[in-house]
Amino acid sequence: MSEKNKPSPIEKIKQASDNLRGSIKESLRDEITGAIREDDQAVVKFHGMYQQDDRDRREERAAKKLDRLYSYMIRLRLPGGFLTPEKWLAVHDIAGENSTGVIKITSRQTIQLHGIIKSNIKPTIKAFNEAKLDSIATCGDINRNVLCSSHPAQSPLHAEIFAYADKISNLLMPKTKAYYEIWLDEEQIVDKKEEEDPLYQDRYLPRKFKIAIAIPPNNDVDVYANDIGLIAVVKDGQLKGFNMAIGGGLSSTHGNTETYPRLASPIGFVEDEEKLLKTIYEIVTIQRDYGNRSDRKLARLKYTIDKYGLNWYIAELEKRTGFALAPVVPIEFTERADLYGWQQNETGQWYYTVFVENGRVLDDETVALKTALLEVAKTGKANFRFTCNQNLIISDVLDKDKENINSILKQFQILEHTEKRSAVRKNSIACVALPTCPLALAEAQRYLPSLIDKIEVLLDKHGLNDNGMIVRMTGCPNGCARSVAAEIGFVGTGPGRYNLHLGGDRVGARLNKIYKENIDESEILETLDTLFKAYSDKRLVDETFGDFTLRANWVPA
Ligand code: SRM
Ligand code: SF4
Repeated sequence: MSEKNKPSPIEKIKQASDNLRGSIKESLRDEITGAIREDDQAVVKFHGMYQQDDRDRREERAAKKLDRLYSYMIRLRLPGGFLTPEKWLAVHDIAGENSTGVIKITSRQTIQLHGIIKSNIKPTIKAFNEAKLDSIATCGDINRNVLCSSHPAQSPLHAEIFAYADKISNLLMPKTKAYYEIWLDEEQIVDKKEEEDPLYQDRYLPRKFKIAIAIPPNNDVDVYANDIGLIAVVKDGQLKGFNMAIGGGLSSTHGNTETYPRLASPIGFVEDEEKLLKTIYEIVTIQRDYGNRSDRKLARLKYTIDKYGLNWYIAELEKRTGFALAPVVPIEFTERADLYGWQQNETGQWYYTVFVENGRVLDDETVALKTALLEVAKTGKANFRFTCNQNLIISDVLDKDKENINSILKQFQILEHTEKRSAVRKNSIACVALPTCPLALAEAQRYLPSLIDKIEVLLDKHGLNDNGMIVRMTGCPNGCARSVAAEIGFVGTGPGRYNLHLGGDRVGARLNKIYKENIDESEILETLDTLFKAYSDKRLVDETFGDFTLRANWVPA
């Protein structure tokens, strides 16, 4: 086998892992280190967790000849991003007992806890399990948390469409019982046939796999950033089916021209559930069989499609499903932002979208958000939904209970916290980055809020303070806060330095391009000052900042 086609080391680890068991049990028993064995670090990802260390403390610990300060991040599987109040209470307690205490809402509509030490992983998973929560397949080379447009008040068919997130998640779950054996002490299965997995076999996918469902007119899930994007087609108040788009993915690597972000390509329309699930399943089997297993940088579905061609992929898909896809139905997205404040749906239930800066639920010097949400959960009168913009919707509140929930939000100044924030801040998101992300080249969630303070001053200066332009920051080009699909994207290149991207549209249907490379804060602000002035002076009526930057030729079309 040529070096080029040699399977990557992760491929061997997966196949030798005995259906994702690896030597995790032994790793957990080793009390000498807070780390787990290297191969197991790859395997535990499939169980929804990452080994990390506190990067702020690396130097200090190295100077004292101490091991890194290892801990684990655990991410929950929440198709469509939904929790009952009882489950929120459980998450609140588990976060307080076993992690840093911060409940982090992710850009994929779920939550994760950081800073869990090795001996606390098992108690954490057990506690989640008691609350009927799990973290299976939220990381690793497998289908991840399935997204669905989050705001029920926006579509009378939300419940019907939302149910598909669960169906798809279940369809693509791995068959292995390793999670239950390792973390929940369930009996070891004797007959391995019980966990034979016709979809994933013993090699799983070449790379992570992501699916989202959007309900127009809102593309809050950034549907085209996914390996499979499903767009609900609703006509005359009825769900007619889904447009399907494949091959989205936003990551690239600085300096590696073979890598690039790509939006998903529309391939057709399916009208019923059976066909939809069959099509999804076979898209995954083709990626399993044809995806690049040698170079992980080129292993996502987008590269498989570009290597073999979209027409080839569709033909192979139709061969495997036994039916042809119908032509794509025209749809329109008009927004991507969250609908803050109170909204009512057609049955009279109420929804309050809370602004959660960069998804971090905690009590700090400005607002006691975590305590407020605890009080809301204790009433038992509201569900919790997460958005892909890292916010939270207090959901499904009956008319008779609204005043009670509102008074809690008022008491803890959550109404003010949400409503008084500027449009730009409310439309900004950042990835985790430092100190836990091992891949971060620059700060993101710890830095963006202070940069937004300064951007707000510039917007004010140019009379643009109502402008809800979409600003996103990531600490590296992996794109976890989808910065390359923003109107203003910051992509970390090194400490305090970012590439500035412009030209993305407001609804997530056009990627941005690099405008300036490797600039620091003063150059960022100087540049934005000039750009905002030009935009303020020369924009057309209703022209968004992203569209203007393109028309002004600041970045190539
Ligand atoms: Fe991500 C890796 C955090 C959404 C593309 N991502 C990571 C890791 C796990 C770093 C690592 O590999 O060790 C980060 C953990 C940081 C930490 O300390 O928590 C991380 N990604 C996140 C989250 C938490 C960002 C956030 O602040 O919300 C998001 C969790 C989503 C979830 O709940 O599942 C998150 N990651 C995304 C997205 C956005 C999306 O999916 O809509 C992307 C871009 C879309 C895409 O997949 O193309 C994204 N993350 C990546 C990549 C690049 C993958 C690739 O195709 O090359 C990596 C690196 C990797 O996989 O090797 C990565
Ligand atoms: Fe880490 Fe980069 Fe993802 Fe940010 S974009 S969380 S820095 S991998």
